[in-house]
Amino acid sequence: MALLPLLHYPDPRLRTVAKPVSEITDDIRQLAADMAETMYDAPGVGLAATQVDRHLRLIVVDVSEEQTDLLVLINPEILSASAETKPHEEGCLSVPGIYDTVIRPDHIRVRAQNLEGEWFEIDADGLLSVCIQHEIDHLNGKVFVDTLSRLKQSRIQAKLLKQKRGKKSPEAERESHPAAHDF
Ligand code: K1U
Ligand code: ZN
Repeated sequence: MALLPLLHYPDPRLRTVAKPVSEITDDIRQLAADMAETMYDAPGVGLAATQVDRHLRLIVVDVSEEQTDLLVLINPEILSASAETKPHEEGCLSVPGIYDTVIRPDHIRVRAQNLEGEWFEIDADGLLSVCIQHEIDHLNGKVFVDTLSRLKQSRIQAKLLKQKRGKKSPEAERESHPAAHDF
């Protein structure tokens, strides 16, 4: 198994619409196992293949405290969503350190294939519902911050840029911003 590098917002590859998984091969089984390891390591409660630059309709989710209830959803589809909506605080491993409220349907019914290729259906509410909707959004090229105001989005981009710069060595920082260090 392996930890996979994550794409970070505003990387344009996060906008790719993922293609259906046509056959469950060893590569798909390996990808699901590596995604689960990456999600647990982060730590997170979900991960979409899009976030590891694999543009296939595959997500992993585990909202249990003990990390014992892994769900692998291949070609997931929302069959129905409740009219009742609820606000929920969301985070994203591709938008590190940013949390904000998103309003979504409270209850959903989802259909997906498992790693054996069998179709199954689940009813989800609470964090599981929020997480599955968030991950399916990733497969459709959407990121949770897209629902926030333009002002919030530009503040988030500025904060992430600052975080990224802070992680660079002083030499790399001088190379990318020579003027700021010339005086
Ligand atoms: O898709 C992702 O980036 C994963 C994301 C899923 C998610 C979380 C909360 C609401 C909606 C979607 C995360 O897992 S962010 C990290 C997080 O929320 C968390 C981490 C450890 C324990 C509990 C939650
Ligand atoms: Zn996310």
